[in-house]
Amino acid sequence: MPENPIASSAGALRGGILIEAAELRIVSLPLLTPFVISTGTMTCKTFPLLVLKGEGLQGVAEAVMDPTPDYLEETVPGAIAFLRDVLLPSIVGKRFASPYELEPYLVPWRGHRMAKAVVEMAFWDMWSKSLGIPLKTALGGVREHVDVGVSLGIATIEKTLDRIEEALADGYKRTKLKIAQGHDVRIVEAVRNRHPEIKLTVDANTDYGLADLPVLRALDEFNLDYIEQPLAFDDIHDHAQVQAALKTAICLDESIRSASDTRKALEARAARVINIKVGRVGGFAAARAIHDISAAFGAPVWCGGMLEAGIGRAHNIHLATLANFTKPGDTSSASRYFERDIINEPLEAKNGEMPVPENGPGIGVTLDREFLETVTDHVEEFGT
Ligand code: OSB
Ligand code: MG
Repeated sequence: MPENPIASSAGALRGGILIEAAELRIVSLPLLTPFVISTGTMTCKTFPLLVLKGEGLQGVAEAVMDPTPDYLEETVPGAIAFLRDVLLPSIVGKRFASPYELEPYLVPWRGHRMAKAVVEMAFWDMWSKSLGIPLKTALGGVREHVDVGVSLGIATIEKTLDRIEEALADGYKRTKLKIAQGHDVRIVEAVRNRHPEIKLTVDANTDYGLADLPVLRALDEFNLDYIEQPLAFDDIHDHAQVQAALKTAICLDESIRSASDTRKALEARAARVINIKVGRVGGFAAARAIHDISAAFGAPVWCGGMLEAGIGRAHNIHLATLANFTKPGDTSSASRYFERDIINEPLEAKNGEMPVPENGPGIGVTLDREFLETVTDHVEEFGT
């Protein structure tokens, strides 16, 4: 690494990195196992992939919205239209000296945080490459590897117990069970009876309401590390009532879209743990602000996932190197999800630790272009 990477960066010397072109794809990767959560079943991971190009550099990111608005409001078709018609034309052909300079082009638009995130994250990759440093370093991360656990979709008790045996044999540091109405207390009880000591959490993906307090109180008896997003995606207020009624920490996922949401949730005592997904909150600037605000409130954070392929997983791993990511994240081995990934580097955890990818600066992984072509449904070019 040069002594002063910023001063030596060609982009910085000319007043910023010129985004000369962009390539926007829709990629579909079959999942090895259907992933069942309270809002639906996913058998295939379909996502926008963005490549920003300029100054001989490429910055890459995945967007995390689903084809339909079941996790949050954004959708793949909506994001493609917004990126094509609005965001990408506004930044291609311009210079940006840092990711923060993108803000004026992103802030005016309401919502669409997942679509904004893919642009911002791709530029963070490009910028850290221009500086010759890992994304982790650009973000201020402090870890060589990140602790990870598994997120297990809804399945029978037998199947779930088998999957837990496998995950524990692989050394994963936390087990998260997806729950839903009618698939909650019995399965948690069975798992707890078999494994009295493991770090166990549940994720309801918004399936409950205040009327379900008796079920949540029953779950409160199983020494869970936290109960993730029991109530509605847009409801911080009622989560505070649930948190007050439980010993177990509430963790918010869907409800946290911004630093401001985080401040309000923690002030209201609606949660004691925050799940940060950089792709959900609009990018790294927001993810870091959420991380810092949570730290100020003494609330630990962890890095969630959206079944990302290799590019999105690499971004998540770099983010999770920040100091307040003290709980195991969801970025388990890519081979648990896909037969083949879209990157050249295997992202595999060992003993529950995922190494930070370091094949070059930036996100430290590279696209497998040949395979990518075979799993691309659609591609558009900008600025060429
Ligand atoms: O709530 O964290 C969630 C996957 C899709 C939609 C929502 C969620 C999830 C996961 C998967 O839990 C985590 C992962 O393994 O990437
Ligand atoms: Mg969740």
